Amino acid sequence: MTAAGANQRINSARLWDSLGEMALIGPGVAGGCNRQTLTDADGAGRHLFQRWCQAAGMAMGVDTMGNMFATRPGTDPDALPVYMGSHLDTQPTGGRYDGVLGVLGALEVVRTMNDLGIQTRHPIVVTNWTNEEGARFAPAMLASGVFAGLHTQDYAYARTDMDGLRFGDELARIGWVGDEVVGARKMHAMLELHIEQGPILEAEGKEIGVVTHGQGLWWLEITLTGRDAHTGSTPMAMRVNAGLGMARITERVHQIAMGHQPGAVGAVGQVKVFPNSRNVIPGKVIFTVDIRSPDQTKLDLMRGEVERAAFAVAAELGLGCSIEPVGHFDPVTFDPNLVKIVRQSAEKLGLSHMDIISGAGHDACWINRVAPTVMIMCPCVGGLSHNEAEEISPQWAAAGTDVLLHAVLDVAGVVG
Ligand code: HGY
Ligand code: MN
Ligand code: MN
Repeated sequence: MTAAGANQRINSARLWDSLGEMALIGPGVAGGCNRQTLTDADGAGRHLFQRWCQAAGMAMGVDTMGNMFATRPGTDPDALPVYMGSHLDTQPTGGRYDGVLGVLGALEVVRTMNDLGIQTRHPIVVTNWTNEEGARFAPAMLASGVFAGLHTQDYAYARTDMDGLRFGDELARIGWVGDEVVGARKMHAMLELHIEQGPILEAEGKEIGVVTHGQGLWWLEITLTGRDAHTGSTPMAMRVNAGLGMARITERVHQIAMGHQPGAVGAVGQVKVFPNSRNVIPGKVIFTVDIRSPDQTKLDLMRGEVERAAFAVAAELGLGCSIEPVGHFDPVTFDPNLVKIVRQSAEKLGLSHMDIISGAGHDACWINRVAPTVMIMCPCVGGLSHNEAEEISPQWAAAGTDVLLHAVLDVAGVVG
């Protein structure tokens, strides 16, 4: 078998059908998905993915964080495997393609290799990483973070959701605690296909994003404590209003990010208000600040400015204030050799492409710590993601998966 010829392409219709079938598991209310990690829907999606992998002749391994690894043997059993994959869990109002394209695109690569009778020297592994989103259990990329040694498993198992349920208990409840030691697997390389989740590729008219870097992030959980009181009978001067403090800090986060343009973002996405009653001044709020930049210096400056602003606002309003970092990773530089292979694969396929920095965090950002890693991106309509209206075209999905096919074959070595 010669190296994959430029004319070899994945089966676009089969990929699109698989994406559509997976989207029916944990459906949203507006055409997207709500398949949050460690829910019954996540469990059902895992079972479907496992069935598909076994039907493609792969053996499934699962580690104690529920990370799933489907292996296609290579001709050299001593060669470290080439991994590809992403995540099947979604946001509560997530799209059909965030993460899922990377997992099912990797499966489609193996299905295509089977169709074409391609053998590779290195084994190939298709991966589903548990809890990439961090929506239900913070931080994001939790299980790939344990795999890469950034978190202990005890820390991960003890993380709780909004209802106080523990990650470890929920993983056991859905029956996906595997027997493999997390992080014991060694990788020759890891490639992750993902939608861009931003507007650049579509605006530039490019089919492929060659991801050279990923921006870093901080998630800062801020707790403000004031005093519950009647919204009607309490004079304004007597109020100790935690909700007002959160509003002022939210505005400051926006100003701080705008003050570090270009290349900085900031927002508050998750808020818990207590007692959350229409006619009670909030005596407590817990909210998470999400700040990001590809520039390490800017990222660290913004963290300091946000923390100082939070304590200053709290002092103005007589509030108690505590800040806990609940998510962090530094800006990431992906493997230059793999970046070159991705770029060459796009060129071989005649696909328009450009280098790009990932605005979102991905499992690849952690795996990059333990193995040569790279990402491939496809555009998404209007740059919209983390929204049920997230949309890509079948052509974009196929183009990204074709690049994944050719890059993986280049890295894994076609035999014969
Ligand atoms: O937060 C992120 O960037 C990713 O979607 N988990
Ligand atoms: Mn994702
Ligand atoms: Mn996401």
